[in-house]
Amino acid sequence: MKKNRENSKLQFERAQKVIPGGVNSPARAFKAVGGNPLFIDKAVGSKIIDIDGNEYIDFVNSWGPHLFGHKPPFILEAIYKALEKGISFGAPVEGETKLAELIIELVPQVEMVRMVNSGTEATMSAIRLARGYTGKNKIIKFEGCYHGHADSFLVMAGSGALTNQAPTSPGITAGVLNDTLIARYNDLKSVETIVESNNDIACIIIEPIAGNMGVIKADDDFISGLRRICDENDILLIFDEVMTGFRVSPSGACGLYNIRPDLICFGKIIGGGLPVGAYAGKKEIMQHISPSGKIYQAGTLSGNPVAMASGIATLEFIKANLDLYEELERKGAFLENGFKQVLKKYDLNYFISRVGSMFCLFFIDTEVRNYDDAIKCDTELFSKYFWSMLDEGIYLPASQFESYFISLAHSNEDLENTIKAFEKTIKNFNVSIG
Ligand code: KE4
Repeated sequence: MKKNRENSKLQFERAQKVIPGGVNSPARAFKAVGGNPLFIDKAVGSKIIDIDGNEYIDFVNSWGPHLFGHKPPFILEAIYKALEKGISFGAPVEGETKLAELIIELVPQVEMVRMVNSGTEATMSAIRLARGYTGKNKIIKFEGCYHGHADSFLVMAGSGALTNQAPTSPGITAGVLNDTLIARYNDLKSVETIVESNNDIACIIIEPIAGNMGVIKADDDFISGLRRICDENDILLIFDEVMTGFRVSPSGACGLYNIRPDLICFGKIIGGGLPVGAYAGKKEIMQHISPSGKIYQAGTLSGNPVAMASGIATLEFIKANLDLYEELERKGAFLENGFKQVLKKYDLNYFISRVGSMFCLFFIDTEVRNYDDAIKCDTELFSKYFWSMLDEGIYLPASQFESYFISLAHSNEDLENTIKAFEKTIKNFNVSIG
């Protein structure tokens, strides 16, 4: 049923006068689906409420940070307690060490951690470290993977860059483009071909489970093949786990693949919703970062005490409740099966991809294994689906090239209502496109 979103419309018109595109991040702009983005008033648990008072079941979850849903009491309490002591000091606090120790405890592949303020800062710093450590200049990334908005990554990038039809951004110099080599996801041969003809490669950076061209899981032998290629050619393997870190297992995708990358990038969940990123890895490599080494990286608010308190509360909860991943898997499987039953009932076979609580429905009836597959999806149909679900009270990422995030706060009733909304949407489709 159509909802009144008048105040969001007015606020969007106002915002567009003073902020480019009216948003501070393009992924929020609804550009790919048309119409105006919702302006949010508040959120709690699995629900998000817009400024017109409409309530939705939220599968964006701030693009991944809210593993427990919105405003979990134990995180709020940690933040309030930290705030009583102050907001930011620009000096070391114990919380930075504590969060680094928790990351190291939960992710065995990590020996040392540097905190930053976003996933972009984490990945940008990780490739600088790889270049400084190896003395080599080029990086390999994969079509459709998104590692944030540092120049080196805005080449065939996913997420908002792809959604807004600019996978390779203007403003990137020829020099940077020359140093970013592009391979094909789940295609080891495409990597071998590049490596055979280039001895100046510092690192390969990958989303081991891609969440920025929809959800695509890397094949086991693809990931183990990357590890082998890196070992044989003195190339560092970097896992970008900004999205998957603490999302798909307590030790992220590293834990699922049982592979040890040389560096891992974190974000989202480790801040519990506050701005935290981190890059981490073997001590032998990390100690080359200033001031213990010469490779420079800094940040006024890196390790902010309030953000650290939020991250510590998050990881301490994970550490004490490791069975939460079984619960997330159960919720994810429930939603996936519900969607599959609806598709079967209407004789449709759109491709569903899911890893734990990361979920994506592709509007294509063949398997999606890489960027070329993903961009063949029917984005027109996605837009119709998006708006129909929104009118049914389900808030999804406004792009075919994103992941939905299920949280511990999504109840069975929420998931059942989401499946019902999906059936109503498909039924209307069949009428309109039948
Ligand atoms: P941030 O700089 O946005 O904190 O992190 C960049 C980043 C790095 N690596 C991966 C795998 C990521 O998914 C991201 C950011 N994800 C997008 C959503 N797909 C953030 C949403 C946005 O850009 O507004």
